[in-house]
Amino acid sequence: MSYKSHRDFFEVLDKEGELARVKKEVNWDVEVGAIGRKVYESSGPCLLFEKIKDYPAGFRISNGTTGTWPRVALAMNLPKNTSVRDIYATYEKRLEKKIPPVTVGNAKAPCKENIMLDDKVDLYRFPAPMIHEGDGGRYIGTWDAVICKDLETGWQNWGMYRFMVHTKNWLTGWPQSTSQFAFIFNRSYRPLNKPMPVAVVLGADPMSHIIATAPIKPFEDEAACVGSFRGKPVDLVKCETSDLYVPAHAEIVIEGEVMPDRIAPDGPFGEYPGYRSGTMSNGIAVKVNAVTYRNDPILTMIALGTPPDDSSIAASLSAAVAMKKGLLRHGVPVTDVYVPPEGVTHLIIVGVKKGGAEIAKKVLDYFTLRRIMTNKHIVVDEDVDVFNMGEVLHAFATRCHPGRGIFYEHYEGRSNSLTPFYSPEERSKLKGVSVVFDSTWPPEWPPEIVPVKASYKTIYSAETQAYVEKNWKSYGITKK
Ligand SMILES: Cc1cc2nc3c(=O)[nH]c(=O)nc-3n(C[C@H](O)[C@H](O)[C@H](O)COP(=O)(O)O)c2cc1C
Ligand SMILES: [Mn+2]
Repeated sequence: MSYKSHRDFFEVLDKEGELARVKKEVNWDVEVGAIGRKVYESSGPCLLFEKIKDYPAGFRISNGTTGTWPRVALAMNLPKNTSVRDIYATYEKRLEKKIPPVTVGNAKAPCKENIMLDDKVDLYRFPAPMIHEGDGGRYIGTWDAVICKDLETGWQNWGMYRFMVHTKNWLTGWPQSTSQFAFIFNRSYRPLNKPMPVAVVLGADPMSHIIATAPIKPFEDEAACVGSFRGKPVDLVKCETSDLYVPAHAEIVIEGEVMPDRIAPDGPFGEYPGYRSGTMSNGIAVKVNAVTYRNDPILTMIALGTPPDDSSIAASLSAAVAMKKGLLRHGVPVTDVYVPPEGVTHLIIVGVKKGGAEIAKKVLDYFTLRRIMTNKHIVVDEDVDVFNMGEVLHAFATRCHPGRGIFYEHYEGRSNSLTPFYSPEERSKLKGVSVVFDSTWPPEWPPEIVPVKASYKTIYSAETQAYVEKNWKSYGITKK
């Protein structure tokens, strides 16, 4: 079943038994976050909070739109029981194709049903949640798509970065220096000391947000990627106060400018690795000039934390497919890459056609070249299903030589400051270390010394298997 927008998708989720509408009044101050977290931790449904304390009827909050694999499958218009392997394969295929967006006028853009301009702007009119106890403030942008524009080329980048309400018309946020947001700001606006127009989009169709988490290359159009998932162009509409273009069906669009000469306090926050790490620090300061929104707007929240949730699931998909392509370009004979959501992009499983020390070193080299978000990498042979963590753990335990099969690399200035195990000193210098666990058989071993895997498919001859299959029914065992 197909859908047009974030709220249409809820109809799909409803039909599939994947949505709970919470009609009881709930508090934006910690209660919605606590409920959202509890539901993630029991693999529960997407939530739509329909009545928020202190807010008029109609101002709603959602949590967990695509926080499970079945809901990601539905967002991709696949059957809800599609395997993770097939979700990855479909994602990879659709990302290859691009369908450019079309622009529509305000009359055809539901996100313009209400327009709040200039001194009328009041972010407190929206039920931004205090998600975790101990957060530095009310995070309005947790499941967003943030758009900004490169001046020289006109390219508009989409990325997902968190945003917190600072005052009624200022936001603060924390796009990392390695983000394309920072890349555009530093190349187009900072040299001219000019404010950078930005749009923080909440409640676009679900694929828009998943694509915003993806490391799509500079100068590529994310809107055209989303079009490919929808099978038709995305409708974009021009902002009221800038020439940025935003998804016309979005629930809420916050239009602002990043000030080159100001900072504002951001964090702490319960972060994607599953911890509250860090303290309040200097974030960017965004002056908000307009907010446009649909009638009865739905604010998209994710009660981020320990996996799985929308963050670890989306990152699993979008990061793995990018890594697979990167490793292939780097000369690694990759079959598949899996980013288990439980490993919050710190742990990566790489399947290869041929393994060994040289390949393991190439894998380590690729993962330490540029911006380093990962740190542990397990390389396995082709006979291991990378999507099956039982098989991966078996290979890791039985094929990785603790003396010869572990490769490290230390670096400084480019590690991930949110990685929980780094000390405050390592974080401040962005010092880090990455490791590859070579869990493949050495390719130099002659076949006769490679232990034979004692599984049904590998230790019995084709003849024995055929005999057993032929007689299967007669054994009276019901499970296939
Ligand atoms: C839930 C969630 C929140 C994120 N928040 C941030 C953030 O605050 N700052 C940041 O630099 N990256 C953040 N990321 C990672 C970026 O979304 C990711 O690196 C993406 O590729 C950014 O787009 P870009 O490649 O256009 O910079 C977040 C990812 C997720 C899934
Ligand atoms: Mn991007």
